[in-house]
Amino acid sequence: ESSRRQIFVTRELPGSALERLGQAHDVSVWPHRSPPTAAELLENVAGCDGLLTLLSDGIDEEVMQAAGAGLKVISNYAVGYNNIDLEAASRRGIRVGNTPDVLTDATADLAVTLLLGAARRVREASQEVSSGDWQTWEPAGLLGRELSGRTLGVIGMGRIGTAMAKRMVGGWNMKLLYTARSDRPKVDESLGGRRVELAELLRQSDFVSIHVALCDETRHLIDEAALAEMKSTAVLVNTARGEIIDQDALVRSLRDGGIFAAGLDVTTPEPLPPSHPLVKSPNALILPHIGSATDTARHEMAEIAVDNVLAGLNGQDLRCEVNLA
Ligand code: 8YV
Repeated sequence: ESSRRQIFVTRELPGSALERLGQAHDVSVWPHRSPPTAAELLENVAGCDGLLTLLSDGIDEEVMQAAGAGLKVISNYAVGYNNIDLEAASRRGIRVGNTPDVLTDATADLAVTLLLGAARRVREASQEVSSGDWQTWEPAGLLGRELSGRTLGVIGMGRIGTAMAKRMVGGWNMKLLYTARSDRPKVDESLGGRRVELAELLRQSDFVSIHVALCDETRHLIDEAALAEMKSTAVLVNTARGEIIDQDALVRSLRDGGIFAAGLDVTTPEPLPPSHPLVKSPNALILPHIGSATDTARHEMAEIAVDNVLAGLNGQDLRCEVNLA
């Protein structure tokens, strides 16, 4: 009897991790650049013992059902797992894995990039060069926001929020305010930050960076009322999940001078169509969800994701497990 199990991988991954998986098991990799549709997913998971998924794959109970009773592990190629019905997986005894830590620095670096880029109007400035509107040097042209000594508000002082705060406090001597879950173990006190309620953070901060996971409590956390609390000179950065911001309210705030600018690596939906009003907003600097897109982060994510599948098939705790361990 063969110990080889059936694994469906929803996209090709960088590096050689999938070869390692293929040595031990029968691996089928979705061959296309765009994700499988819901129907294609249901079709391809049938009979699988393990799934290696991406954020764009909605893994609900129907998918688990379609895989069948053999399904032991769902390994998500991401630190976030809001695409997976965790409760259903746990109920069915299916282990769910993620890929934390190895993408913390890459994502914090991108949050800094967005903060600086939005504060200094890099999108408009670059556009001026490429469109031929660069006519002369203007003493009062393209004035942005100064960073040094100002106040950073970190919403969600977890791994990535802390890494972002370190960069801004250390590099730009910023004062730090933050929110954190009540069950969060002690935060890094060397940063000299102050834990506050969200409303105070929004009122006091010159820069606000979002680092919470998406769940029912955080969906539209930054809504019309929250945006109205912010300084008109403030810059909002989001490298977490698009749904945390009420995007229609953000479009209005950016248009009406409610806030100065936004730097977004995540949107609703993704991809965001070029005709979307947010894309048309000159003070929105938008990137196509590349927070973890460094060579090292994406390679190490693949290694963890494969380790998670291998452990789950053996009935062991995963290297990074989010539910049953
Ligand atoms: C992933 C992310 O690249 O890890 C996450 O939660 O959002 C990104 O790092 C993306 O989810 C691809 O699955």
